[in-house]
Amino acid sequence: MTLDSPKKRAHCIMEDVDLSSERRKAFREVLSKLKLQKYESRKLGMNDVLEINSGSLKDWTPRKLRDLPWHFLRKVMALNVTARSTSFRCGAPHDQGTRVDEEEQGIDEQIFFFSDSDTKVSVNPLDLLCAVLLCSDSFLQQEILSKMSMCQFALPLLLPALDTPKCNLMLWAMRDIVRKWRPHSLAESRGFREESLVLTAMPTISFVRMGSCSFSKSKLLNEVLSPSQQHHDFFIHQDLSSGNVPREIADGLIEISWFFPGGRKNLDLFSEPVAVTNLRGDIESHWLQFSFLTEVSSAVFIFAENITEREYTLLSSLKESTTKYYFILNRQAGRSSETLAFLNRLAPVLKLKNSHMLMKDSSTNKAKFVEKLQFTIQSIMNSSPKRIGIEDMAVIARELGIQIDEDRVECQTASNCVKEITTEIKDVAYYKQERLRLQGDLWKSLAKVEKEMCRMRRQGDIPAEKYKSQLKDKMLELRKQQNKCDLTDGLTKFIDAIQHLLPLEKHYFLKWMKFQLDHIARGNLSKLRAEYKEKCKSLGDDPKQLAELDKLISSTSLGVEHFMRELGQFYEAEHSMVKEGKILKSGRQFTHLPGIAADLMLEGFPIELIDGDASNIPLQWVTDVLTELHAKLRGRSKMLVLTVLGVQSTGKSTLLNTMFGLQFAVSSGRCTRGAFMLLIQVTEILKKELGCDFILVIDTEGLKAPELAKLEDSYQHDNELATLVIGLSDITIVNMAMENATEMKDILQIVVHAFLRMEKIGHKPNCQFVHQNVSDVSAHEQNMRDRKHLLEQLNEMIKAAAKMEKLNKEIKFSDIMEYDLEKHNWYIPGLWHGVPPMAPVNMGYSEKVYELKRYLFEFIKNRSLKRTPKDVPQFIEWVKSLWNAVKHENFIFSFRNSLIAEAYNQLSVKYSEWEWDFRKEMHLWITEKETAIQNLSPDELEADKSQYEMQQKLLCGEQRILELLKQYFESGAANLHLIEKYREDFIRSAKSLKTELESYSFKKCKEAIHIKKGQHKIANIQAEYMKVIEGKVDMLLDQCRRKESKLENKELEMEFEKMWKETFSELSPICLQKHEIHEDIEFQLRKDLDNRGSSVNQKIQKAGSLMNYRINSFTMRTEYLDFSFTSAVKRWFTKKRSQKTEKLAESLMAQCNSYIEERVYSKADYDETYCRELLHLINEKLQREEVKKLQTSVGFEVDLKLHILGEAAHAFQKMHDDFLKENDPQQRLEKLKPQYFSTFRDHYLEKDARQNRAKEFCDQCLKPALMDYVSKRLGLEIVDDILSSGQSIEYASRSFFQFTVQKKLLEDGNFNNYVKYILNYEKFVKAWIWRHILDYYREAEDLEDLEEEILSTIIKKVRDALEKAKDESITTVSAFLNNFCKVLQKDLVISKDSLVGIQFKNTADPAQFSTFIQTFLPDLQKQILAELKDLEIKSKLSHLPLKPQDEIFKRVFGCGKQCPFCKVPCEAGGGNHKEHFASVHRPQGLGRYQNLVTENLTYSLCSSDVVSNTEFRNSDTDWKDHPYKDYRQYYPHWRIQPDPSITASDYWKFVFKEFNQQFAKEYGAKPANLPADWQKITKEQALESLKEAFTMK
Ligand SMILES: Nc1nc2c(ncn2[C@@H]2O[C@H](COP(=O)(O)OP(=O)(O)OP(=O)(O)O)[C@@H](O)[C@H]2O)c(=O)[nH]1
Ligand SMILES: [Mg+2]
Ligand SMILES: [Zn+2]
Ligand SMILES: [Zn+2]
Repeated sequence: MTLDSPKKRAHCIMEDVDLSSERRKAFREVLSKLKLQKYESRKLGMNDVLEINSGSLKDWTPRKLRDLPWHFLRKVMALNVTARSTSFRCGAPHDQGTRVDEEEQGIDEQIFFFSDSDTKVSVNPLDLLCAVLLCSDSFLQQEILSKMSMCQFALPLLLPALDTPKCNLMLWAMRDIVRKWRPHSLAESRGFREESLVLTAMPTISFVRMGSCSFSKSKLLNEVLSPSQQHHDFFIHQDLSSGNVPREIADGLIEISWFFPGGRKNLDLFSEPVAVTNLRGDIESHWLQFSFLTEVSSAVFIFAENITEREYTLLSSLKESTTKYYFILNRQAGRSSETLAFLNRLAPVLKLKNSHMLMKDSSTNKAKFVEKLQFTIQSIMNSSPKRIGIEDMAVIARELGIQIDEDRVECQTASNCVKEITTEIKDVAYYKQERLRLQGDLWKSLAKVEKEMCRMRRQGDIPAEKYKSQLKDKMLELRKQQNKCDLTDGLTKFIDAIQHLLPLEKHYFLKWMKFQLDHIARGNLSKLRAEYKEKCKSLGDDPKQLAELDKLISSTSLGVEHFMRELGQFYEAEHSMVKEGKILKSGRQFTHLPGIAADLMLEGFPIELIDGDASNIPLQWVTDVLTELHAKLRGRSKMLVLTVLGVQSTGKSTLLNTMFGLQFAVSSGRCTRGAFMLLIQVTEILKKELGCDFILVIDTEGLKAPELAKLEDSYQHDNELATLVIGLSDITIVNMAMENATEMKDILQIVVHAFLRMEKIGHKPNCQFVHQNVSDVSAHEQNMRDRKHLLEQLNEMIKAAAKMEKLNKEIKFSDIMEYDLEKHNWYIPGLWHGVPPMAPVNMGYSEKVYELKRYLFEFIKNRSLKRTPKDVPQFIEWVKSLWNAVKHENFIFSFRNSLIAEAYNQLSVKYSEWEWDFRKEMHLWITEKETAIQNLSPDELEADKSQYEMQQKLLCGEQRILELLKQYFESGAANLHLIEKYREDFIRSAKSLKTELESYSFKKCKEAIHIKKGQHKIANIQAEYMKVIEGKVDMLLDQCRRKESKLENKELEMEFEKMWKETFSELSPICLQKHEIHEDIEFQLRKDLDNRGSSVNQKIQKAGSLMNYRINSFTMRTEYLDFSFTSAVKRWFTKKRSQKTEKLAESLMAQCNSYIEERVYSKADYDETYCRELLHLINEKLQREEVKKLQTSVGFEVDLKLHILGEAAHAFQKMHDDFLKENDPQQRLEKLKPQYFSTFRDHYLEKDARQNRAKEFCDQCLKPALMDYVSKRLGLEIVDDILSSGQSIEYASRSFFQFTVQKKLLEDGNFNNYVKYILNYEKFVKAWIWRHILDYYREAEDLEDLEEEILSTIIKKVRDALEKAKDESITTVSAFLNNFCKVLQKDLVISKDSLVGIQFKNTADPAQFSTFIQTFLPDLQKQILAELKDLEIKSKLSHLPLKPQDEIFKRVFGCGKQCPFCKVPCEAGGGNHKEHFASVHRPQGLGRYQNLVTENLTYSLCSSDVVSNTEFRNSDTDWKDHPYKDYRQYYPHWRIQPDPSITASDYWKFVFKEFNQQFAKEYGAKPANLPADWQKITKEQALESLKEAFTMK
């Protein structure tokens, strides 16, 4: 230490105390001016700057003093070279306009005061810088300095002591800066150096001022450092805007700047790097700083005007200093001799020579002087001066009592932690291989196996499932090996640190880690990267070499991400061991890791999403980290995803960093690997406006330039990356360096492909094209042609891509993305203004990027109105499903996303509801219509207008569904945009539903009319009879009355009986004609088979009476199959055909049976159309394509028809007989006898019989009508009831139903049930529903409630009708009753005959009659309910006109199509969708498939087959082999998707292995040789997989 005498030092310190309090005061003032006070204690951090707040959306122009710090921060973060300016913008242009007018009056006297008006209000930029830095925490300081360095601003090396007693060396703040240069010694070899700035030793030249000086030191320095022809202001000086505002706190600040050579001898100012420092303020008042400079510098240049005694004494205290001193003297008239004298005295002390004096006066040529100065500096550098780095300066500073920012305890603790980890690292490649083993070959192999599992390229002859099992085993083995590795010492320390260090320490720790690792790796890496870049440029004619290089780069890079990656692998390995049951859940060690990573994410640390080295995603790890993140955000994690794509090293990371102030790794050569994601918080008030809580930025690895695409797998890798990244993003920035058109084309090809795929799966991200290195201001206009051309190219590409993805439709670029030629193209100038390393960032670059950013925010705002962004769980889903699809080769068809599935399911559920509402309404309408028809007279029947009404109704119903559908799509429910493409399906379904209901309603009405017409005939006869009888009764009554003696009851009875008999014998017995129904049916059958040749005729002849045939006696026979064409076909096919034929027969018979039952139930007379209908049903089915393929013989058809019509003959004959019996006029009259008698008796006895009549009316007329009413409505109500009951969820959609059924089957574990489910799905479903309904109503009393409800409603109506009927000036009961019937004609069918009995001789007062009826109603109600209750539930339900089981069946059965391979039923919603799909497919053996030769059941899964290289053949392919992959050629309407995970089909695998033997026995085959690992599947896993497949978690 060679400083002042102790006395002087004491003096200095004394002075310091005074000064420091004065300074502190000034500091406070500046802070309060800038409104920064609150940040004095709570420092500004990175978050304050990164957070998206209203400032990010607005213009930056500062208007008030308080804006200045923020203006500076934002601009410097955005690399804007005007960041340091502190001036305010002059008034807006129109203000000036008015000023001009005023000025015309003459010269304003104020102009003399105007000039320095802003000096009063503004702040010196250096003061601002100091203030901001002192209010920032170390990390923000670091970031500010890094960005400043990119702008080539001089950096503050030593901050003046303002809030602290000592000044502060900014070592830490400069840690992050890395510079690259080419010293002339390496110019030949084109080598270069890249080093951390603070570690780089180089000569330092200091510039200080002594006393006052009339010319600007800073300005001179700028000249000295600026490359020729390119002036740059490294240092702020007076002439810069606001540079003239007096400094209030910045005196004592030492700034530092550098010169780095670029390797071009004639252009570089110096051949080696050199640092230049600049002390602000006078050395006398900043002696400490000055002393520091004399210690660290190789030379000190002292600017002075003159030297007097005072200066002399001051300087002579430096006598032991080893530095060289130079004087730059501003020659001043008069004082030069004195100065010269003192200089001479100083010469021996400071070892001055003549050359150490540089004279400058106003006449000196500036350029000359600068040259001279440069020359002097060069000569200093040539004299091998001392070289030190900033880290070395810190040592000196410490000795001087200067504070070092890095000396804080937290920083040191962290640094020590890091050193413990990094000292171990000698050789990066070796370290990675030995100490980070999990992510090495193990993980890379795993990635390969995982992909192979999806792509099945090396399957060979192994059956797909076996091969899959092998691969699965291999994966497990690899995981096991990973799991066996112990945590290394380094990792343990790493985990320990990120887990246990205090937040601040942790932050330091991660930074230190980065610096240290970078430092270690840099040695090799920067050379490799440069070499790589060179090789890329020199056209990679030798891709192998490049690949080698690439590998080398990858193995020698080491960063924090590798440590994190390793943790992820530990986590994954353990997780899969737990999943396999190899480790107990309680034994897990790494459960806490995702939480730690999530914390890091929250702190703005980038987390690896795709591992670019292994080309794989650690899915479990990523999932769990994000899940933790979601939890930590308490579920508020809506985010907008922004990604960037483009060729490597085109400045993608730089762009993101500039745009958002981030710190993604940036470097020349390959740098970013895979993809990293980083969270940017959105400030609270903006969340609503932007519609999201975060912006998730994803930075990706560069796509390889086309010439590199030859590298093994590189094209694939790029494609995968692009697809995944675009799939995840809401906005994708496609970064293009315009230099090379073909290069661009290749990249675009990849991008377009990815976008096309997204469109297919319903995801439409926005795309912004950024064309970099376009410097012209008018670029946008000039490039109009280019843009058009670009669009043309894009359209071309999209066509090509569509072809590749096997989409045969015209498609335009605008179809696949929101693209606006004008708005979505950005032209951004090159990053550097000039030639690196001395070039600052181009101002245009920064501004354009900012413009883009503002646009993006506008875009986000608008977009949020249209759709809600994803949250973290949804993001996870996307990652999963995209990645799964990417791993398969055929992206579009293998894409499965549970979010889409969920949204689709929601819609299906809704649609089912609408559909049922429509059906219900039509059912109700028909019921009413039927009732009304029953009540019509023959004339009215002819004039029936129900057709028109029906059409209106149907149209209305259809419209309502379409409207609801529209509303639904506008409702803003989650993820609707993803299912937009299914909208058509549902529209079509609604239309076809209408058609279905139309034909149904039409049939129903027709039938009702038919029945009614039949009844009319009979009714007419009946009426005749009744007239006769009534006449007779009248006569008898007359006779009896005339008799003397009063007749007793007994005698009356006898008289009546006599009369009845006589009358009956008089009546001509009109008998209804009895038909032999079977004869009619036989006739029709013969007619049907008429022209089928003689053999058929013979067969029919031989068959004999139809009455010998019943459905139950039908059995399959070999002769039913036609062998004439397919004699070569093997036995196996025969067996299959036979089975299929049998099934066909069964289902057809079931169908016909239910038709027959329905007819019989209607209680009408037989009609010949019934038989025709049946034949039509059969013929239609036999004509179907799939049936034709079975090639059944004619014998089959004949026998089938015989059996079905035989059954029909029996049933219809009985129906006819019953009808005759029921409707025989005499018999019906007989039934009315008691009524006639009682009327007769009452009249004779003159009894008041009004009550009796009323009662009779209730029993005879009302009761049957009411019973009928209840049964007509009950079906509907039951469906409603079941659907709205608690368990209804299973019927809500087809997937839900499948899930419930399969779950129950698993629980029951009954083999037979499985067989039924698989082989006879339709029957099974019907039975299932039927049982459900029965169980449901057996347990609960609900059915009675329903009945009571229905009954009460109608009884209320009856009551109202009674009231209404009596009011209307009606005098007779007869008229009253007619009226009553009319009112209820839509609800009740009141039998006319019974009515006649009541009306006969009824003289009661209608009003009273009505009252009587009303009093009986409650009893009647009770009675009906009691009767209903007594009915057995099964028979009651099976006789309902609308069968609830059928309605529910329709709902869950859907289109009824089954997978062509495994027979799994389709689950698509609506009735008329374009594509059929199922969540899981089954091993085909379960559906009877077996190996032709070995007869073993097959166990392959369609979902695996369609990705494998195997082939299939069946009747559809004409028994020719066809690749499974192209199954759509034959089954274009099926979408069979690969399983989303290995465990997805565990359910069916489990079932198969459980019942392998039984299935074999059942199907007459040998058991399957199942892959060994299927045996390990447990029931729990089966259930899990079921849940997974139907996304029921
Ligand atoms: N000349 C020039 N250099 C640029 C430009 N943009 C970025 N750079 C430099 O190019 C190098 C690579 O930048 P990065 O941002 O790492 O590029 P990247 O596209 O992220 O690279 P990868 O992630 O490796 O594909 C850095 O040294 C940048 O400073 C530019 O517009 N012009
Ligand atoms: Mg990058
Ligand atoms: Zn299938
Ligand atoms: Zn379907």
